[in-house]
Order: sequence, then C-alpha cells, then structure tokens
Amino acid sequence: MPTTKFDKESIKTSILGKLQRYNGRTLADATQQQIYYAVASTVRDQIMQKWVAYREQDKNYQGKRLYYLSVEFLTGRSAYCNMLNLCSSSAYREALEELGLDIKKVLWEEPEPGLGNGGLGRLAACFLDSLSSLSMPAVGCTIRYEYGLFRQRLIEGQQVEMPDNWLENGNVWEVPAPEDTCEVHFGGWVEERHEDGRMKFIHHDYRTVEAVPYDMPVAGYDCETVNSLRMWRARSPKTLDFKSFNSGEYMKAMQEQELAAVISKVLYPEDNHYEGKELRLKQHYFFTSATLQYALKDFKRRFGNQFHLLPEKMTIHINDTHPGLAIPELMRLLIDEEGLGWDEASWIVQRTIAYTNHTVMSEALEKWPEQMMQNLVPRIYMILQEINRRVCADLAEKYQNGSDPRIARQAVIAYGMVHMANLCVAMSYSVNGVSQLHGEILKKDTFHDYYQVMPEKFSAITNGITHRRWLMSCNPQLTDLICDAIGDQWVREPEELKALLPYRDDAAFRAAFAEVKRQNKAYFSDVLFKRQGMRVDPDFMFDVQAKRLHEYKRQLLNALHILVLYNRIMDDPNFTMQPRVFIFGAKASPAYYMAKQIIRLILAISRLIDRSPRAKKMLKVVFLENYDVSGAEALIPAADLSEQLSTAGKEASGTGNMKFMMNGALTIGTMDGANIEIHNAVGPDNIYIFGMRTDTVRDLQQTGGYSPMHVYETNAELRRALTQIIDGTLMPENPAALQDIYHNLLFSDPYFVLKDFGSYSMAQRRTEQDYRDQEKWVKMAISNTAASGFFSSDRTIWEYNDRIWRIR
Ligand code: 26Q
Repeated sequence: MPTTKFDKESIKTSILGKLQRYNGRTLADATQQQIYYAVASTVRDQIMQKWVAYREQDKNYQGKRLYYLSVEFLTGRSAYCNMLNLCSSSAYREALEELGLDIKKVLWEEPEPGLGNGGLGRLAACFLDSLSSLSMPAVGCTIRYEYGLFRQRLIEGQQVEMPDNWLENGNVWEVPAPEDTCEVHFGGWVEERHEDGRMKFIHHDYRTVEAVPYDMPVAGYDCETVNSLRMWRARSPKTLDFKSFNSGEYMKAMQEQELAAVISKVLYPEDNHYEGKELRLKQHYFFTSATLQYALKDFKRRFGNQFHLLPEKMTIHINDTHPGLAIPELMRLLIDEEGLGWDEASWIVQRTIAYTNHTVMSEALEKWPEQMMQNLVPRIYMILQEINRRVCADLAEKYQNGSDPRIARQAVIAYGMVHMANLCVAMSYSVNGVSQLHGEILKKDTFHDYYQVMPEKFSAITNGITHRRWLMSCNPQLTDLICDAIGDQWVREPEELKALLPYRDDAAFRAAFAEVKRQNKAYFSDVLFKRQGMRVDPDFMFDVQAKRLHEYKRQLLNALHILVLYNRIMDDPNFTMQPRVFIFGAKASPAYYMAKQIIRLILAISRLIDRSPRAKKMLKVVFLENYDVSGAEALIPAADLSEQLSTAGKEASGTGNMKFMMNGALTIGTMDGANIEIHNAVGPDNIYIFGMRTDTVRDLQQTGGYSPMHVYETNAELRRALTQIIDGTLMPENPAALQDIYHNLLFSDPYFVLKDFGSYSMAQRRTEQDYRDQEKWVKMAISNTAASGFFSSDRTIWEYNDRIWRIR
C-alpha cells in the first residue's frame, strides 16, 4: 500500500497541488472556499490512508462490534478535530501560516452538518469520537438528511427559520458505499401461509425505497482506529420508467420518485417533544431496517448462519426509542429471512439490543397509532402484536392476575397506541439513564412497574463530552496552559486534570488562566461581530445560557432576573453593579409557540436596555443567532458563568453544563441531572446551587398546593417585572404581544419559575460578590476545570463497555 507523509512541507505541496488540479488557480487567486476544500481534502487523504489500513485489519476481526443507532448525530465541523486526532494540528497550523493563511478563517468556511437538535444528537457525536479514540470497533448509524436543523435568523424581534442546505457545495468527508445499497419495504399486506410444517409470511404489494449508505470516517485520537458514521439516504428504485413515460404517466413516475426521497429530506426540528407524524415513523423504520440488514450481512460474512453467536458478536445500541423498531425488525429478519423460530429469534433479540432513555418529559415519550403502524409496516405490526401478547401473558403470570392494572401500563400496545418505551424496556437487555438522578427517576417513576419485575436491567451511566473537541480543539490556549503546568497525561486520561488543583494557589498560573479567558472573550466578540455585526466588551462578566429553548429549561427565570436588575439600575441613580453581559443561544421548535414567545421577550428586554444610556453601561443582553456547534465552540470558552436552570427532575442530564465547567466557567444551577454530579465533583464552594429539590417539586405537583399568585403578591420586584411584560414597557408598539407568557406564569407556572425566583436571585447576588473578588473567582474557575475530567465521554464509554457492551 503506498503511504504518503503528512509533514508541513507535503501538506503545503498538497494544498497548492489541489488548487491547481481542481480549480486551476494559484493560491493568490483562489477563494476562501476553494482553499478550505484543498485543506480539508488533504486531511481527508491522510484519514483515507489510515482507513484503508484499518479496514484491512478489520476484515479478520472476530470479536464484537457495536452498532450505535441514533436518529441524530450532531457532529459539528470536522476539519480541525480530524487534524487534532491525527496529531497533525501543528503541522497544518505551520503549513497554513507559511502559505500566509489564517487557519481559523479557512476552517470557518466548512459547512456545519446540523444533523441533530440538541443534547441527544451531540451526545451521539461525542460517543463516536470516544469509541474511536478508545479503539472500540463501532459503527454509528443515522439518516443522511438533505436539510439539517433549520438556520435561525432573528428578524424584527422574532425567530425566523431558514432551510439548512448543508450539502449545497458538497461534503468532503463522506464516501458513498453504493455496494451496500438495500431495500426497505413499506405498505402492502401480509399473506400467512402454512408450508413445510411452519408458518410463512409473505409481504405483497409493498412500496420499495432504496437505502444508499454514505460513510464518514471517524478517526480516533493518536491511534489506528478509524470507525465510520454510516448515513442512509433514501431514493426511489425506479429510474425513469419508460412505460409510464409513454402512457403519459410521466408526472406520476416523477412524483413516486419524490415520495421515496422525501424520507431523508429533512430533520424534524422537535427536541424533547413528540409529534405523531407518519413521515417521522417512516424515517425511523427506514434507517433502522437498512442498518439491521447491513449488520446481519456483516455478521453472516463473519460467522455464517451461527445466529446463536449474535449476542456475542454485536450489540445494537438504540439512542432513545427512535430506533426502537430495531426490535421487531431483527425478529423479522431472523424469522422471515433466516428461517428461525419465534423463541430462538426472541432469545437473540433480548440479548442483543440495549436502550438508553434520554428524557422523562411525558410529552417526549414516543407513541404511534396502531393503525398507522399497521398501514405503514404491516409485518412489523404483526410482530409487535405477538410481542405484546407474550409480554402481557408473562406479566399476568407474574402478577397472578390477568386484569392487574399494571399490565395495561406496561403493555407494548394499549388503547390503540404502540408504546415504544415499553417495547424497548421489555425487549432490551439493558435500560439505562444518563445521570445518577435520571437513573433513579426511571426506576422510581417512569419505568417503576418494569423495575419491580426486572430490576437487573436498569443502570445509570452519567453522560460525558469529548474533551478533544470541547477543550483541546475549542480552547487551544487553555490546553497549552494546562500542558505547560501539568504535562499532557490528561489528554489520554482526562481525570488527571485534577493535577491542576494545586495551581489554584499559584498567582502566576491564575494570572495566565485569567488572561486566556480574556482572550477567549475578545475572540468571541470578533466572532459575534462577523456573525451579526455586534460586539461585546471583554471587561464585562459573560453570563451564558445556551441550549434549546424549552419551558422546563427556564430561560424565563434568567430573563425575569435581568428585568429586575434593569429596574434596580433605573430606580436608584447610585446603584452600581459588576458590568455583565447576558448571552443567550437558543433555537425554538418552529411549532412551539411559548418557546418563540420567550425569544421575543428576551429580544425585547435587550432592546429596552440598549435604549437606556445608563443601564447599558452595566447591563447588556445578546442573543447569539443560530446557536450551533460552531457557535458553542466560540462561546463556551468565553463564558464566566454557566446557567443551568431546569426545574429539578426535568433535565435528564445536560451536557452543556459539562462543557462550560471544563472551560473554567462556574455553574449557577439547580440540583438536577448532571448538575448534581458537578456539585459533588467541585464541592459546594465552587458552584452556585439554588431552587427546589426533586422531592419538593414532586410534592408540590402531587398536592397541587402551589400558587404562583401567592409568590406574585409577596415579591414586589418580581411583580413589577411581570407587569412590565404587559404594560407596554417592553412592547410599546403592541403591549399585548407577550400576554400569554404573563398569564402562563401567573395562573399555571407548571415549571415553578416564580417559586424558584427568590432563591435564584439570591444565588445571583453571590455570583456578583464573588466575581468582584477576581482572585477568589479564578481559583473557583480553576477548580472547575480541574474537576472536569470525570465528565469526559471517554469515562462514559468505558462504563458502557464495562457494564453493557463488553466489546473487548
Ligand atoms: C421522539 C419521537 C417523535 C418525535 C420527536 C421525538 C424526540 C426528539 C428529540 C424526543 C426527544 C428528543 C430529544 C431529546 C434530548 O435531546 N434529550 C436530552 O438528551 C441529552 C443527552 O442524554 C441530555 O443531556 C438532556 O438532558 C436531554 O434533554
């Protein structure tokens, strides 16, 4: 196999050569975009070389393989992280510098694949990076959406959605694998035939959709492993059909083509919210079926028909219930295609599939109308019915009562709906939560009945983030500073970051740490200027809440507090405070009315403050447009304070919280999700905890004993801020515009915003005092970075491997 070196000189030669061959340009005449493609395809050449070698050795691999199925993989840009994982970032940096290019500017040209909404999709991407870096053989499997998550614009104080055509200029990182194209069948009907002493199921009159895979290499850090992310694209099997063309059915033929391709057209923009759209169910079955056919083909290549070995040789991990049809699909393939009996197939499935739950919000639990399931995937529906029959029979036996009310709660099909979570719990060998608290809530509430009858399946493994992207790549200056102080062992063993802790007391180190933060703030200001023509002052404290917009995440708590601060400034000419910029990054689902109203409110507060010459000396609100992975990479290293305000018990884990702490931001947050574990890791002196705990929230919910009006009546500052939402202070041109927020808070407040306001406001007072004491603040910030190693996804993946997958 020919190998090429990738040192500085050959990188330069490669870039110039590509510009000449692909574009017929010299460096001086090339556009930024052409330069980006020349650089990225040089990186790709380097990965391809490793990929070929890895695949060669993989051909003889006899061990277990992991298939990680997720309807979202929010990878973010690849070029820089690939350079880093290839241990070539300095070579590229120097090469570009010698060519007179600004590496950051060049890499900013890369289109970001927005193939995910938020936490669940980003977690999948972090996991792939860790799997490769820990040399575990794994394939990520998903849909190759033609349009990723919408691009957000803020126009006239409101969110406006624009299509994200990320493939417009091609994607250097993907390689099509047409040889693995397979068929997925929809609709039709199933004939049951008795033949050779057994039942045969024959699917008739189905519509075929072809699944074409595109692979993206995922190179591990400083190792030989190059796994892939397999993305399936849907297309119609018929190229233009001459018969219909001649019989004047040209339009119909074209439409059919369109109908198949629409399956992989666009990512649904809902986060933590379920909507029973048929197209979405099609998407789920489409990529799940294609993936399982491919996995089984690979298994048969390695082990022939020894299907009893399947659980030993592969784990199908499903990222939430969305790929849950993997369960009946694997049954179908084993029974209908491979001729196994039900019991044998079911034995295999129950040892092969593992499931992670990501949310306890009831509106996010996936349910499908039986009718829809039956029409769309009739054979799968039959299998679901049989699974349900057996699950219910087993439970009836366990409860020694066929009409025990628990059976209906645990059934896979009940009251005309297919309950995906029940299916996944009943049929997987592992059910896990994403933080310790979340794991407990699953056992106590969400899956309480199942926990009673099969406790051995349940576990909790706290989420993590890849420190390669979320520290080394996004914060190179802090990375260098850490390496200068404690060496680079932490790069392989991130928990070694704890060696930083003694540097809290080193004044020179503290000064250097603070200087890095300052430079990151200045850099963010430049990015903000480029993105939306706005600047922020690095002397201000950067207080950041960046995550999807959702009522349970309580951006409202933050917004109301800002209004209160504004009033304090305006009421008292002698009032002063530490100048602070509140930065929001948040997309709202296009159909989520309240979330969009909250964006309007935040933008209105921002305008109000900007109109006051006095207020704006101390206070600023910035809404970062189109918050995406690249935005996060610029924003998080610049943050002083990280806002993690979810109502206790609602945020399964959170992962943004971990990214902020790793980059030396302090957390103001509730005792929810992974915040609790961050609190344990840094100690109570290095975090600002406020608000009700889960048990109090539960009590209040159960007794119905909460009255937001009572809070309103007893807190004058809060009352004033609430009134300003509707009295024309914020929306002089249309004072009623935000009245639904006001009414919702005052008469319902399901997420206890008003209830927790006082406690939040007090915690914010403490952040203010502490920030003014810079020595104290920087010490706390260092403690956070030092304690963040536990939250590397390398640790998470070790735990998954140890407790669930056992790959090697
Ligand atoms: C399901 C069916 C039909 C339509 C939509 C959905 C759907 C889509 C997205 C349901 C849920 C989601 C997203 C959930 C999510 O992102 N959860 C987050 O997962 C993170 C990783 O574990 C956690 O850190 C977050 O706490 C959790 O909110």
